[in-house]
Amino acid sequence: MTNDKTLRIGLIGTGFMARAHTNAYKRVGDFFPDLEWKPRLKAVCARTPEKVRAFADQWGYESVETDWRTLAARADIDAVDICAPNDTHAEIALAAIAAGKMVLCEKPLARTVAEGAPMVEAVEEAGVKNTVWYNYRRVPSVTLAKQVIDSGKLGQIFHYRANFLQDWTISPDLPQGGEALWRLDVNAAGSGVTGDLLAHCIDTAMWLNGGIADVSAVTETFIKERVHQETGKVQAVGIDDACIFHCHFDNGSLGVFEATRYARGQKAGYTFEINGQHASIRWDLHDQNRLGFFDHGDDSIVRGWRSIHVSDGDQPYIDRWWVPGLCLGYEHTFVHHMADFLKSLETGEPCSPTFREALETQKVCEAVLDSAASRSWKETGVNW
Ligand code: SOE
Repeated sequence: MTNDKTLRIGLIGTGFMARAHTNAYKRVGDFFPDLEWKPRLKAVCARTPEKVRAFADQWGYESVETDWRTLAARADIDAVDICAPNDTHAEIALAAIAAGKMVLCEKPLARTVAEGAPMVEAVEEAGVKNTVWYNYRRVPSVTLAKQVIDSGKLGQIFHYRANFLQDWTISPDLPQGGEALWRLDVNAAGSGVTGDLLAHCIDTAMWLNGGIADVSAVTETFIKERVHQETGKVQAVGIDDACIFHCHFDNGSLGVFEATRYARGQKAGYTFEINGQHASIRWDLHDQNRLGFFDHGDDSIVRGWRSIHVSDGDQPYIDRWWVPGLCLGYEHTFVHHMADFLKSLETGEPCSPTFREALETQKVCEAVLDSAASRSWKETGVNW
């Protein structure tokens, strides 16, 4: 580690998450100039030499690698950022931790709890900084929802419901596996919508409303066979295309969650609603600069759902950007996460969600899949 507070990043992957993270590294110092630590784009790694070179040239990485082992071992890298498919997370993270690097891992932590648990053990034993990029917590309107809930305005919470709906896998001609389509290959992804989409909903839900105690789920795989891009053969599809589950939270509230890639017209339809004794909150990713709020305590002649445009300087993260009324987008969530990560280097506090917290989300995902397979309720074993 250099002592000038430069965080030398080694990024693995060149897909869309690699772009989202790199954009965050590039922007964070401009918009959070008071942070002591500054990221430096030291190296990017991917298997195909031309591709990784093109990515490095476009985004400004100083060097390239084609083997992640070399990258993880490099003395001039402080933090390894894993933006590769889920089946690589554990192996890369363990090697990076063994080399004393900080690790930032794209969600989900791993494919299974068994794969994720040693990652948690390793980061904690090595005492290296770690975080998992569950970015939606850092949409300012979602962070505001957390502040509103923590202030007690909702009172006792009764219900939490969330959806994450997409439609991009409806065609049976879509292959599975390989570049861009590894999310359809169970070996690479670990699961389908449960690990890819519900994991986001679960992370947000437990952050806002506490641990999920038990679950009862159904899953469906609508298209049972697809050509595999790598083998060229028609192979069974092992992922869940859709998943619905309900649950009990530790605080006594009930939850209901749905995710699918078969909701025609839905692209990233992530929504949630929380109903409390005094007030309710609702949120929609497609309208992410707004937070819905209903307060039963309002005078009855004006009582109703408010649509709070989260763009004022005293709302989370907003003072770093433009002037009141102007909007933020998807990319800002990653900049916020990076700002919090850099801040955590100053304060010595963990940067949430840590590997440990992400493992709790993994436990819920696994209980959901087990419940669907066994058609029975499952305890999650979550310790939130
Ligand atoms: C899947 O389409 C996907 O890209 C997820 O992998 C991301 O985590 C989610 O934010 C958007 O959808």
